[in-house]
Amino acid sequence: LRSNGNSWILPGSSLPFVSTRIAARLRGALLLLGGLMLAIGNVKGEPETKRSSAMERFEVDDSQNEFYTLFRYTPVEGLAYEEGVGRRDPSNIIKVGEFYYVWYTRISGSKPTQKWRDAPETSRAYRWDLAEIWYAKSQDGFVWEEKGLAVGRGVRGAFDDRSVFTCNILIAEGRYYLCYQAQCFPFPESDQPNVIGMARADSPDGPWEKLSEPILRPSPPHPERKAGEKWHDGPLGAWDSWKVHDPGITVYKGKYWLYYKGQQSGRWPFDSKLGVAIADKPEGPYIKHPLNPLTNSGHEVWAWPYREGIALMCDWAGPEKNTIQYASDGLNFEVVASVEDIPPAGGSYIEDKFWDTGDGKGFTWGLAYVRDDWDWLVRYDCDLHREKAKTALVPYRY
Ligand code: AAL
Repeated sequence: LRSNGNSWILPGSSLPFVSTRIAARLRGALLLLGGLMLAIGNVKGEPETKRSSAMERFEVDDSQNEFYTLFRYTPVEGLAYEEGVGRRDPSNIIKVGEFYYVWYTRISGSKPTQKWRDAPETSRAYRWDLAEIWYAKSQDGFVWEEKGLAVGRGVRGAFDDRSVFTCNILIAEGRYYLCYQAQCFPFPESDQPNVIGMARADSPDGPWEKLSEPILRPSPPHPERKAGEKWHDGPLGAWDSWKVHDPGITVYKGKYWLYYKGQQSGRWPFDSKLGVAIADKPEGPYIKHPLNPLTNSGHEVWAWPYREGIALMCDWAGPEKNTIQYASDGLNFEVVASVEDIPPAGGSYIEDKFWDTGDGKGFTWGLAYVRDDWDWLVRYDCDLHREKAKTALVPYRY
């Protein structure tokens, strides 16, 4: 542009384009606008250099996690709602020949009274009281046929004469082992400690022969606990001095790893944590690991071989509820994913649970229970299998 003193003139033209005074004002305005935009840009740019606490600890979106799954529920035939019969706490599922097998807690006849103290001999205090362990078979996992009793209550005076329930299956050395929770008479209050019993058979259809002694008991309570005191009262005992529940045995590193839930006497509201007891033989003796408890959370026990270690799911209890955790040594667990809507007391079909391959794969389906006036079983499907998962997108981060 040329200037004639008063105006700027476009090249190749003799006509004034804009007065120099207006041009100077425009330039000033543009500079001011530029400055303002820079200032706003800086304010807007701030989050790039400073992050909220939540974003500071953000590592991977759930949907990008190898353990990401949604649980999808489907009704099943044969174990669905039935007036007068309660079914709950299904075992892991196994496949023998062309059939899947599942075992579960079954009650029938009278409804639980919910009268938890001093329940009389014939009155059912709660949903797993005066119960038996039954089993069912299926060819496709959707249509089940209830086959009948597997393990019943013990004779009067036995450790399992009041109730047998919440069981799990193990296949080892060519035989079948059912471990289960048991309660005995007298029955002064529902929350008295349970023990874990075991029965074995040559066929999944039985007959089942019980071991005469429990394979796991609660740790001794605090020595100053008073006789007759409620279990949640009194001085704090060991982490599993009130309850040992939800047994599940995995074959791992050539041994039998019994993962279980423990609850502490003297604590209310109760907490629950998971631990392990290990044996050289399926029947035991099961020795509680000195690192117990292995989690600070979790209620019903989910534990399965995964890669070279063990994965577990902490369901609805504790500060790390609704998480999947992994330990490459089966003992020192880290949170690796968070999940929602975990199937209540679910049992899974884990093909390699007893194979001790050192390269566990996971599972894609199982059965869980629906709490109702009479509990019933439902199927869930999920993507917790490394090779079959539909939603696992990126490699596991350990
Ligand atoms: C379940 C399990 C055990 C408890 C009771 C029946 O959630 O933890 O089985 O004893 O509740």
